[in-house]
Amino acid sequence: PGHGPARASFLDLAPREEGFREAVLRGLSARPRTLSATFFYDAEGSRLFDRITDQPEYYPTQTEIGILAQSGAEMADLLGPGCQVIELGSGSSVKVRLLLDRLKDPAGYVGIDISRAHLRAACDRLAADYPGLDVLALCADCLHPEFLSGIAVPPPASRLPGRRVVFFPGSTIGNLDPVEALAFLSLWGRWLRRAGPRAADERPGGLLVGVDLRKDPALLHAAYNDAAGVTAAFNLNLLARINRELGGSFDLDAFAHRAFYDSDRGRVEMHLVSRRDQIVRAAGRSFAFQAGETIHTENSYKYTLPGFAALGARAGLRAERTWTDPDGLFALFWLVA
Ligand code: AVI
Repeated sequence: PGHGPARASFLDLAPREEGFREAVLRGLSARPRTLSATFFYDAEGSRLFDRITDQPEYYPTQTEIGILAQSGAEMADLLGPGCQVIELGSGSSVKVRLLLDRLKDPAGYVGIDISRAHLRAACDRLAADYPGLDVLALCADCLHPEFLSGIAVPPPASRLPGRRVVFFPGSTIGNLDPVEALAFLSLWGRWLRRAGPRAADERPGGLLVGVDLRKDPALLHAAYNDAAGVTAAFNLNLLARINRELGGSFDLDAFAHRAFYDSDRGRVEMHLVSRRDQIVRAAGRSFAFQAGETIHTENSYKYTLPGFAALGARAGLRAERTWTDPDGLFALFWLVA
């Protein structure tokens, strides 16, 4: 009595707001025109992404949940008691519950996400549902180079005890190109080694990473071109966001969603294609588009099992265990620092 429901602590390390304006000016002026996929995730984009994960064609989410449901107990056994779970790009924090439910006495949870309101609501729900768990919501772009260079990494770790498990589900690592992915894994590997173990009996931390695997291109094509058009709306929301936040004049009907699998590069590319010659204003500037010209908005890399293990090894991380679904669509890697 007298106490409200459990709440997550909150720490705001989000990049400066003008980052979006600068990136849009730079990205729309470049050839080919490019915008970073991290800008998809404003409040509306996060909502649309959650709807993508419900589409029957978008297999990664349900497949990864299936692997966690099937093998979560084995994962929890391997990770051991008293873990501190740090989730990168935590979004709605749904999947981590499958892990938290099975871990023995988890010490703490740090959710890191760029989408502030979405993050806080999800972490508050988690704190309410797991009363013994110390929950911290950290608003930051965990894929941003500034975050990667380490400034924002230490606070949550020094705050909590226990073996560190960096949980990075959803194949978000696939949204980095292989060079960035290597830098990203190397940085977390160094951080895990620097941060622990602090007690003689504490085992080294690691990363539990969700990785989307190479497969029949038709399945990949369908996953990024769902029949209900939610992925198209998600992609086009980037232009709506520019209109909302940077006084843009994009006509959403004058651009089309395009997503295709490039088997040579092992990646799905998403673009926004200008349907006609047009001039658009954004962030105080004018941009001329020719019919058919595109803005490249996302890459989503797909790996083979040995390919991703090799990437981990180059980053100084050992793939101790891998779990996949029966159809080999998706994998979870436990990479030890
Ligand atoms: C978040 N990320 C792993 C998703 C992906 O599949 O690359 C984002 C997404 N883009 C289109 N659909 C989903």
